[in-house]
Amino acid sequence: MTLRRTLIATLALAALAPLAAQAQDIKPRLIRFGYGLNEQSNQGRAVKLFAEEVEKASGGKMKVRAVGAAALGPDTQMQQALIGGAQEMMVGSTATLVGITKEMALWDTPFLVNNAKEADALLDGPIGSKVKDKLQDKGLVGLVYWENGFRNLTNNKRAVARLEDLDGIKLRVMQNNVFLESFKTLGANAVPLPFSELFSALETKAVDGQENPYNTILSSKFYEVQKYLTVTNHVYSPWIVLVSKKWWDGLSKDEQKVLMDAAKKSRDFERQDTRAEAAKALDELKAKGMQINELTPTEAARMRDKLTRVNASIAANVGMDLWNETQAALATLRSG
Ligand code: TF8
Repeated sequence: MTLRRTLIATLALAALAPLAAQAQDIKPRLIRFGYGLNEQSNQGRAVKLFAEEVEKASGGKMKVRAVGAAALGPDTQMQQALIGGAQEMMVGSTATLVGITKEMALWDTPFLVNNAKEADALLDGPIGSKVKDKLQDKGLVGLVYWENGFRNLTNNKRAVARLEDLDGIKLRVMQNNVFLESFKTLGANAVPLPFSELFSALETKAVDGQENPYNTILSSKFYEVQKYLTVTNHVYSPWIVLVSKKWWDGLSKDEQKVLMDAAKKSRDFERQDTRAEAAKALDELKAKGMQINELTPTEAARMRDKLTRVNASIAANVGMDLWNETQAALATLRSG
């Protein structure tokens, strides 16, 4: 090729590249992004938005291959793939990270926050950053927290109206000691299982019940295999968007910024979408035939009293400094 023709070809290419990507240090990248729920869930919708934002901001150079329904494995398996560098990104529960970073157990504290506003303030503030930054030593980069939501109890045995109704109920919990201890304390027969095995465990009656936010009970069709739902709101669960540190460290500043900006956009979208869906979900679950009951104030207080007995062991696990800092932050939020 002559110099002139090369120049023309180069100019033509540059004209095709969208403005955003010009003069940026961005290489073609393929990002394998795994998640556990299905495409039609709040998790799936937000991953889709993230993928679109990344492609747009990188002028199509960075491509996100989103893989849902735990097709790349349950949370714990994907975390290991990220640490090893075999997979680039995922979103999953903070609860399944406790085995890697003990400070993550802070988010499993029963009744830690009273509402979404408090959750956002804690997670997006200095405490949320501190906990998320602990992942770096373990080979993971936490970008942002999304909302999984307040968890509620479902089962197939009986309507749980009193604490004693939980006696002997085989209840699937996340693979995490706080959840195991919490539900044993309540008298249930707690069984840790990955989320990807939960539907069939409920269907085959290997377990009687589980606990998750309304959104998930709806999107994972648990109403098909669960009769009773008790409004417990016993803990607020976040999700966290993770990147393989091995891979992240090889990215340019511009590439990292594309991912961080898209992560923040997806977070804001996801929280809105999740809250809008949760507001309607209970009625939908009722319409699907679930029998829903609320706890009397007395029973709610009894359950709360029992559950918060695990607080001392959580505090010891995450460290007294972090625990006290969190309580102080919450006190400030509540006085404001
Ligand atoms: C659970 C969590 C799930 C997450 C998800 C698969 O019950 O609430 O939502 O693990 O990322 O396991």
